[in-house]
Amino acid sequence: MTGVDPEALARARGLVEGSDRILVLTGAGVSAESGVPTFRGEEGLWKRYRPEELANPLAFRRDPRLVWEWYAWRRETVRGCDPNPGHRALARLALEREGVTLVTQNVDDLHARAAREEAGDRAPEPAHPLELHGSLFRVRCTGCFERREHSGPIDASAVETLPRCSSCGSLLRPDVVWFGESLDPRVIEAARHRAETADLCLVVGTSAVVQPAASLPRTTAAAGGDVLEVNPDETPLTSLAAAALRGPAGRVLPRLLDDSSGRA
Ligand code: BV8
Ligand code: ZN
Repeated sequence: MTGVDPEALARARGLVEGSDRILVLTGAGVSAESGVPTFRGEEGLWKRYRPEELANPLAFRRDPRLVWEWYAWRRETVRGCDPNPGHRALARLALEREGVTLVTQNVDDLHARAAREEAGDRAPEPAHPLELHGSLFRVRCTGCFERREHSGPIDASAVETLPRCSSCGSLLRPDVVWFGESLDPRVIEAARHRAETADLCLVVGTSAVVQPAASLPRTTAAAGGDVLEVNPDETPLTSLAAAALRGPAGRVLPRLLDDSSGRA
């Protein structure tokens, strides 16, 4: 496979095989090969719309229609995408090995879809990834805070057509974590605990700039674990990594995980 140093791949495989507890942290890059735009890439999401305009609570208060228009477009985009071999390799790792926790910054549902597809009718139900920043396909009421799955179409053509709560009539919002909003304490605490006790943190497809997610691999390293990075580009975590595989997740992860998850 071009681009990935065979030495680094061998070292990385050794790390995966030698670890009992693996924390996987993914970002937008793991979904890039599925066709979901990343945030800071060439055709990045933020290019079309800037975060200060849309992914924050003030923007929603000021112009809920525009914010819903952006999320409706992202929901449609993701609906037209499928999990790629990178999502699937991670799903197989979590199915076949004890001690694997998948934590994602992504709000698409591709990890969950890959897990369901890879599990097939095998029981038990595959563990749902920890979604640090919520989900495009869940909504939350701005009045009574009721949360529910919502994958139907959103009509963002006018404020009057935006989705409203069937219980109290207030405006519904995407159930995602916006800048300046706190993460669900249960989710971030669970992720931090896994980071503290992991032998290995496998970091895939993140620019590692958004906090507190970007601190998780540092927590693993500080507790004596190893960090392994899969990303075509360098990131602030590269200097921390015991090995860095410079390639696309959809190509690298099957090579890294399928060959080594054969471990009994
Ligand atoms: C918080 C959900 C406490 C919404 C997202 C100043 C003011 C206010 C806050 C802050 C501040 N300074 C710092 C903060 C904290 C702030 C923050 O971290 N800001 C950064 C920008 C400095 N964080 C917060 O606000 C968090 N909350 O701190 O609460 C608090 C409370 C009150 C007041 C203050 C603090 C909440 C952060 C969550 C924001 N929500 N998403 C939505 O999606 O619409 S963040 C969003 O961006 C994503 O979820 C993700 O986390 C992040 C994007 O990062 P990546 O996933 O890494 O994607 P990116 O495009 O950047 O990188 C892609 C990577 O993939 C690249 O490295 C590329 O090389 C690689 N790649 C490309 N192709 C491939 C690939 N890799 C592999 N394979 C490929 N094929
Ligand atoms: Zn309500």
